[in-house]
Amino acid sequence: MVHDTGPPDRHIGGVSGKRGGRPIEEETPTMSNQVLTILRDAVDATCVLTDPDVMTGYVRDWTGRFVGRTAAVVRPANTAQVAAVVQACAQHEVALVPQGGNTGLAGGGVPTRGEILLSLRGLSDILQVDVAAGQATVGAGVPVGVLREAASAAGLGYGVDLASRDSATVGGTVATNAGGLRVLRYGDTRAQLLGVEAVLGDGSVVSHLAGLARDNTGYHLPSLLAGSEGTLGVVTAVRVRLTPATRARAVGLIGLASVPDAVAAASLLRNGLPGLAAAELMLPPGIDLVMRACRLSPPLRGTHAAYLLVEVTGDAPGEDGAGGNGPLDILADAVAGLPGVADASLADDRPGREALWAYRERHTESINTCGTPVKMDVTVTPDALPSFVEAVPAAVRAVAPEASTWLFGHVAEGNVHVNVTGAAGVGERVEDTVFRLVAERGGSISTEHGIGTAKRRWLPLNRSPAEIAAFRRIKQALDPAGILNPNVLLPAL
Ligand code: 2HG
Ligand code: ZN
Repeated sequence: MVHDTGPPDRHIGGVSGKRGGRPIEEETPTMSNQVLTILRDAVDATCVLTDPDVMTGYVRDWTGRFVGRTAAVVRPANTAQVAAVVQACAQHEVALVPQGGNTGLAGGGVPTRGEILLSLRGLSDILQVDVAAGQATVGAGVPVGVLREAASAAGLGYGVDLASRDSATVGGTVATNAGGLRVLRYGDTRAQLLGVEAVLGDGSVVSHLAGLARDNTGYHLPSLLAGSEGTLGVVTAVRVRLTPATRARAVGLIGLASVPDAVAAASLLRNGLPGLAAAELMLPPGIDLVMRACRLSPPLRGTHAAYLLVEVTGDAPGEDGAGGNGPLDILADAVAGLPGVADASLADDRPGREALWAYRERHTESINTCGTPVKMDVTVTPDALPSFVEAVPAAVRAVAPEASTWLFGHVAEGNVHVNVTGAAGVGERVEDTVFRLVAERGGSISTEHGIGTAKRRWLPLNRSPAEIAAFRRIKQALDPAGILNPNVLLPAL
C-alpha cells in the first residue's frame, strides 16, 4: 500500500519497504521523521520545507475548496533532484503530488491525503528560445506569462494563454493539458508540445527535447503526459512550438438577443474569419458580478441576453492581406453581418482591448468573492449548447435551492465553465446533476481543468471500463509503485 491512502486531510503516512504496508492512521511522528530524512538525503536539505506557515500556500488550492496536509514540501532545483526524490519515494512507497503554480481548479495539485508535495517551481529557467526553429525549451516551473514574454522578446508568440498566466507554470499546463483563451486558433497545450523531459514513477528520466518537427520514432510521450495530471511522470522541461508574431489585433464585445444567437455568431465568425483567435460566451449575471466585484462600468448600453467576446488578429491596416484592412475593420464588417446583434464595442488599441477582455478574464476572481465555488468545465456540441445553458441553472436549483450558477466559457469549442456558489454541503450533488446533463448530451465532463480529485468518481460517465482498464495498465507500467498522484484521475478501486 502506498502511504497516502487514508481519508482526505490526513497527515503523511509512514515508511515501509513492502507493498501492502500499514494504513496511514498508524502514522507516528517517528515515521514522518523517517520520510523527512529520506527526502533530505535525496536533495539538498534546504529544498525540504516543513514550516507550517510556508506550507500553507502549497496545501490549499486557489478556490479554497481543496485543502490538504503534508509533512513536507520539496522544492528541487533541477531534474536530477526531482529524479532523486521520486526514486526515494518509489523505494519507500511514499506518495507524492507534483505541483506547479497551484492554480489548478480540480484539486489535482493538492495533497488531500497527506502526500508529499513536490513543487516544480524551482525549475524556472528559460533554457532556449530557438528563433530559427520557432521553438523554445523551458523548465517546468516557468510561468506561462514568462514564456510568452520570452517568445515576444524574440518576435514570436506562445499559443496558450490564460487568465492565471502569471502563476500557472508551463509544467502544470502540460499536466492538465490546459486550453485557455485561444484554443480556437492554436489548439490546447498538447498541440504545442514537441518534446518533454519527465521523471517516471521509478525515478528514471525520459528526455526528448530536440524539437524535430517531424519525428515518428515510436510512442509520442508528450501526448501521453499531457493531461496525465502527474499520474504517469513528473514533467521537468518541455520543448514547445512558438507562433508567428501577431502584427495587429482587435477585440469586440458583442451584446446579442439570445444564447442561440451567440452560439450561431461564434460559428459564423469561426468559419468566416481566418484570423479569429478567441470567442468567449458570457451571460448577464456574470457580467453584473464582474462589474460589481471589479468596479467596472457597463461594457455596452443596456443589458443583453448573451455576450460574445471575440478577438481577431491580422495584418496592421495598410499591410498586404485582407485588401489592406486591419483586424478592426474586418471585425466591424463581420459583426454587422451577424444575426441578433443588439450592441457592440470594438477596440484595437491595447488599453481598449484589455478593458474589454477584463469582463471575461475577471469572471474567476469575481465568482470567488461569492464564496467557495464548485467548478466544472464541460463541453457539449454547439447544437446542444443552448439547451444545456438553459437547463443547468434550473437543474442546480433543484438540488441546491440557495445556490447561484455562473456560466461562461470558450463557446467556439462548446466549452462551458459551470461555477456554482452557495452550494456548501451539496457540492457533489450539484456536480452529479450537471455531469449527467453533460453526459446525456454526449459531452465531456472535463475539458480544461482535468479530472483531479474532484471528478474521478464520474470518469465512467465518459470512459468505458475497457478504457479505464487500459489507463490503469499504462499507469502501472510508468509508475509501478503507484506513488505519483495516486488519488487523482482514475476512480478509486
Ligand atoms: C477560464 O477560462 C479558466 O477563465 C477558469 O478556465 C474558469 O474559473 C473558471 O471556472
Ligand atoms: Zn477556461
